[in-house]
Amino acid sequence: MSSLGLVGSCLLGLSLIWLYPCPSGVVWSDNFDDGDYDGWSVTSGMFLAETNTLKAVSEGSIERYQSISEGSNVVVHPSTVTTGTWSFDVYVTGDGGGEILFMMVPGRTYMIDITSDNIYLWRRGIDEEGRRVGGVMLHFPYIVRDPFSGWQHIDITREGNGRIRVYHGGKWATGAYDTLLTTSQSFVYIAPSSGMALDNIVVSNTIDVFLSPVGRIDRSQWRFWAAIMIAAITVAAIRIDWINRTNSLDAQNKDDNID
Ligand SMILES: [Ca+2]
Ligand SMILES: [Ca+2]
Repeated sequence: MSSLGLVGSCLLGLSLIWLYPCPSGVVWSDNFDDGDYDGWSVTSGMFLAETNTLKAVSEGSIERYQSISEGSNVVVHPSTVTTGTWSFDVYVTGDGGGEILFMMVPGRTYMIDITSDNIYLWRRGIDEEGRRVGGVMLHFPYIVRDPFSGWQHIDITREGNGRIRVYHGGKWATGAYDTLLTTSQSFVYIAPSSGMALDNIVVSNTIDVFLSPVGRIDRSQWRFWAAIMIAAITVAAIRIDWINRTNSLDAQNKDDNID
């Protein structure tokens, strides 16, 4: 085998190794497909997982968003991840999709607030009774042209430098830099009214979703397209190698005929 052919074969092998999915650093996840929400603590209202989603069933409070400990359906999962990826599906009703406090310590949280046509990214304070005490909207809200309802896919990434990115349905929605919170104890879902739900939660300590000119690319897609490109280069290299060898054989045959 010529050197070009050898390089081509190596590249093909490398691309296959690369394509093999590298495990993302999943720290915890839940899809409720076993019909329960073991590991979660309901601190207010009521949830059911019988439909294989984490569904809020209490009517909730008119005083929407007054407190994270009372009035709404509130459920908490331990979560210490501060840099990485939070991916989940959220069910949006006419009242919106609720709030997801993806990083929380007593007194402070990073959260998104999903209405039926906006997604807000906040850093908020929470007092000892669980009431909100002010907050800073970290970026202009993401406003969609057509209000949305039903299941919506959300990805949030936070890098070590404090860069937060929020993606909705695979498209970049909003983002900010903030470094005030450096630790987390909990992931909290607040559903102010019944019918809202959460599902397919995957929390990892690696950045699994990347911003690209075409929007969100997840780790596996990025690897897939890189592997395709390497495979294409490999095929081109082998083809050039074959043409070169054919040409040199032709030249040799010509020389032989002349002799
Ligand atoms: Ca499910
Ligand atoms: Ca379960």
